[in-house]
Amino acid sequence: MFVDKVQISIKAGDGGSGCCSFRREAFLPKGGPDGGDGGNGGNVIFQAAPGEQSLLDFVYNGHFEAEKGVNGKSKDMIGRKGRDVVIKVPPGTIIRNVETGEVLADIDSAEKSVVVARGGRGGKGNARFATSTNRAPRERELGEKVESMRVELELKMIADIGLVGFPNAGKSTILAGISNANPKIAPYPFTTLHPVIGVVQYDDFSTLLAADVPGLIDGAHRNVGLGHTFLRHIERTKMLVYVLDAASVDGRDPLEDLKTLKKELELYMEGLSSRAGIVVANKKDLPESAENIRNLKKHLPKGLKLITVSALTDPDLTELKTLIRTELEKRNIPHYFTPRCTPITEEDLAASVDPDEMD
Ligand SMILES: Nc1nc2c(ncn2[C@@H]2O[C@H](COP(=O)(O)OP(=O)(O)OP(=O)(O)O)[C@@H](O)[C@H]2O)c(=O)[nH]1
Ligand SMILES: [Mg+2]
Repeated sequence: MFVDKVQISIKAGDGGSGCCSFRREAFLPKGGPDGGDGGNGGNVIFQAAPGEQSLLDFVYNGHFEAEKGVNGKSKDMIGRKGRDVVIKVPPGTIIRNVETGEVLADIDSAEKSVVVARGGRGGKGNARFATSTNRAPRERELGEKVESMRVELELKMIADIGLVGFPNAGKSTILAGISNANPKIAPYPFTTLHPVIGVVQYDDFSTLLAADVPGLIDGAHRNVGLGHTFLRHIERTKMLVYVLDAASVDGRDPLEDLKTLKKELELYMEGLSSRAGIVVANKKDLPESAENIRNLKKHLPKGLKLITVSALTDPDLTELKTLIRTELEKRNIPHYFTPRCTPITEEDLAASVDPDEMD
């Protein structure tokens, strides 16, 4: 089961209370106040868990509470701070207050962590209230109480490119070809029921993330097919890859498909259809594709780049991989290309020492 929206409740820890106490020692009848402060309550922290792609766990475990601060003690002993609770969520999770709708945090990168609810302040012990006129104060503060809060987690996946297309066009076959992902591929529509992210790796060790989403059809905005709410997972992509069935295997015209896809994207979110894009005319191994590809070339909407491929007979899709990267770089689109390690250069090799020759 895939879950991309869920409600949970969180509560930061209450502050520990300050202590009221007086020093008692032999031969010291009137020791001063020595009640220590209470510790602060623990925070509720949301942290990105790279590689995680679903909020499913939260369906079964929907309540998180940080520890209360420890009360202060006599002999000026300060209470310990309550332990934080760290909630690990997939990168791309947005946290909203259910009551007010306010966005509390957006875990929009794989390294991010945010304190969403702060623990209550610890109360002061009576030692803090001593003054020159009142040397034996009985006053002390209670720890600050913190309300629990209902929050909604919404996952909008983080990926550099998003594959969009009609069902059966070959999106998942393409994702499997260009990335490490292993999505289900089958000759019937709506094989893909939830988004899948794959890591595309280049020879220089750079990587980017690609998202495959379910098929989109005419009327998706009216909930036809699987609807269009899954498009939230391509909202944050910087470039769209329109995958078309150039051979009209299902009897549709690929140029019309492209227009419909753009229309449905726009109905989901204004401006989405004018995002940078590559049009992949897939299934060029089938002879029926030739005429359609000619037509696509003639009427291709402005700003889009066309590439013809066969994900079936050329599963490596090297040309497409390169085009994706050059198009992102050409447009100066910041992307997540993150060299995991720097390739070794000739200079590095020359400067390195052979371990066998070391003393
Ligand atoms: N002949 C041919 N068949 C292809 C090609 N690419 C994909 N297919 C076939 O098309 C069918 C659908 O492929 P998928 O990758 O599952 O298509 P999809 O777009 O992910 O489909 P949904 O998940 O249902 O939206 C499968 O039977 C694939 O083997 C291609 O280049 N040529
Ligand atoms: Mg699919």
